[in-house]
Amino acid sequence: MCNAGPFSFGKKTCRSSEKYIIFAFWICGVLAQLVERLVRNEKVRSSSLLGSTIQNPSTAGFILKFSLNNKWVLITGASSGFGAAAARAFGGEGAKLLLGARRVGRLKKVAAEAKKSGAAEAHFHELDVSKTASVETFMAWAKKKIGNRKSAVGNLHVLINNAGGAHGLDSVADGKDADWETTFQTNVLGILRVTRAALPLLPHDAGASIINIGSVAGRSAYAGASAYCAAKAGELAITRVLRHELFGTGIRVGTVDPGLAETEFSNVRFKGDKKKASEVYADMNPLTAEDIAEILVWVASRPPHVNIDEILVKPVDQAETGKVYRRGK
Ligand code: NDP
Ligand code: 8X3
Repeated sequence: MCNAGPFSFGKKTCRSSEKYIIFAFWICGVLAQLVERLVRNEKVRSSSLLGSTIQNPSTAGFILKFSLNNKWVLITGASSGFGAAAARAFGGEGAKLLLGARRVGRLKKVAAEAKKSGAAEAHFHELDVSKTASVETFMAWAKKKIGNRKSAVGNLHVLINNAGGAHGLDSVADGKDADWETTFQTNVLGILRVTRAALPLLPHDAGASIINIGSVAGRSAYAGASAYCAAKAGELAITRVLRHELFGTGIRVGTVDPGLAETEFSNVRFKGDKKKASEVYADMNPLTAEDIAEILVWVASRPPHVNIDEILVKPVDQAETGKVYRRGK
C-alpha cells in the first residue's frame, strides 16, 4: 500500500497501476465537487436555468450566461437604426429572429444581413405598431413561425419594443396634433399593444425578457420635445408597471434609455430635412446603433435570475439632453 495524496505518494512508492487508480479517484472527487458547486449555484440563483450555459468556470465561481443560440427574438422597428443593428447582433448570437416594421423592403435586407452574421433563422413581416389589427396579424404570424411546441406556454424568449421616434420639434404653442398623435401611437400605445399580444408567447421561468427602448428624453426635459418627453416618460412608466405585473412569472422586464445616437431618428423628426438632421450630431461623437445593439444583447443574455431594470446610456459628449459638447473640426 502507498500513502494517500494525489501526486505525492509518501515514502513508499506505489506500483504504477495503484497510482492510476488513485489518480482516477482523485479526478472523480474533483469533478464531483465541481458538479456539486454548479448545482448549488443553479438552485440558489434561479428557479429554472433552461437555456443557460456555463460560460466561464473561474476561481470566483461559475459565471452563467443565458444562451441566445436558437432562441426566438422579436424586434419591432427592425428596418433601421437600433432595431436593424439589434437584428444583426442577436443574429451573431445564433438567435432566430422575427422582425417587424412598415418598410418591408428594408426588413428583407436586414434579415439577410442578420442571417449572414449567424442568425439561425431570420423572418420578417409588415408591422404598424400604431394599429391594433396590424399588431394582431403580426403576432399571429409570429406564433405560427415559432410553431406549436406541444406546450401551453410560448417559446418567445426576447421581445424588443423598439419601434418609435419623435415627430417635429415644435413648442407646445406651435405643436401639431398629427405629430403628437403619432408620437403617442408608436412610443406608448405601440408598446402596450405589442406586449399584450406577445405575452402569451413568453415562457415563464425560462429566462425570457421584455426590453423596451426609452430615452434620456423620458428622464429630463428639453424645449420642443413635449410629446416625445411625455411619451418616453410613459414608456418608462409602462416598463415599471410591467415589472410589477409580471412579478413571479420569471419574465424579465427592463428599459434601455439612450441619449443622442446617429440613426434615422433625426431625419424622421425633421421630416426628411437632412441638413437639420445632421446638425444634431455635428462636431460631437454620438452613440451608434451598434452601441445600443450590444447593450441589448448583454441585457438579454444575463443569467435568468438577473433582471437589468434600467440602463441610461449617453455619449460622453452629452451630459444632459440639451448639453452637448461640440468638438469643432
Ligand atoms: P430609426 O428612425 O432609425 O428607427 C425607427 C424604427 O421604428 C424604424 O425601424 C421604423 O420602421 C420603426 N417604426 C416607426 N414607426 C413605426 C410604426 N408605426 N410601426 C412599426 N415600426 C415603426 O431611429 P432609432 O433606431 O434611433 O429609433 C429606435 C427607437 O429608439 C425609437 O423608439 C426612438 O425613440 C428610440 N431612441 C432613439 C434615440 C436616438 O438618438 N436615435 C435615442 C433614444 C431613444 P418603419 O419606418 O419601417 O416602420
Ligand atoms: C432621442 C434622444 O436627446 O434626441 O431619444 O431626445 S434625444
